[in-house]
Amino acid sequence: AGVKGTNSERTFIAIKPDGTQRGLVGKVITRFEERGYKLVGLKAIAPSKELAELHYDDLKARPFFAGLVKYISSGTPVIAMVWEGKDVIRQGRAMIGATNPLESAPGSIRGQYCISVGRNIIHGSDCFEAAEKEINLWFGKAGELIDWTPANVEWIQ
Ligand code: RTP
Repeated sequence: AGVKGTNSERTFIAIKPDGTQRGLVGKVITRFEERGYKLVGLKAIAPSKELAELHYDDLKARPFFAGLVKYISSGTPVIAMVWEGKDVIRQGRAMIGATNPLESAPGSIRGQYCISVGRNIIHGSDCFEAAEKEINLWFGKAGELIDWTPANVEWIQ
């Protein structure tokens, strides 16, 4: 997940199947771009059941686990992304809002676009260790993430 606490910190953000179905991909990307974060990886992927289970393996004892895996691996694409920049893990979570959209601040992504915890449109890594695990899981192949320097970097940072 890049280097924690630096401008090269990285987080894993994914638009879930309901976000894709509802046409919210562009709006999510715009928020991260306009905030000043850098997109270093992006793909549409219809996750296998195995990938969904690995992604959520810390939730396997929860009663909603089977339904969650089924929804994530339903065949509708998940838009998987890696975003980079200062404090991006914590800021990404704040931009997304609380897990339950009814507890999310109105200006957050979930607070603006959804009302159901089981259909909360987006995922973001909740800590550095989770970001490392998730980036490796979804973007494990060499060459899928790109180091690049935006021309306007000095204006942002
Ligand atoms: P995420 O991992 O997707 O960013 O969500 P999160 O950290 O905010 O929440 P977490 O506790 O890790 O739960 C993961 C996802 O499971 C679904 N969920 N359903 N039916 C339910 O009661 C329930 N609770 C959680 C949500 O889609 C949540 O984002």
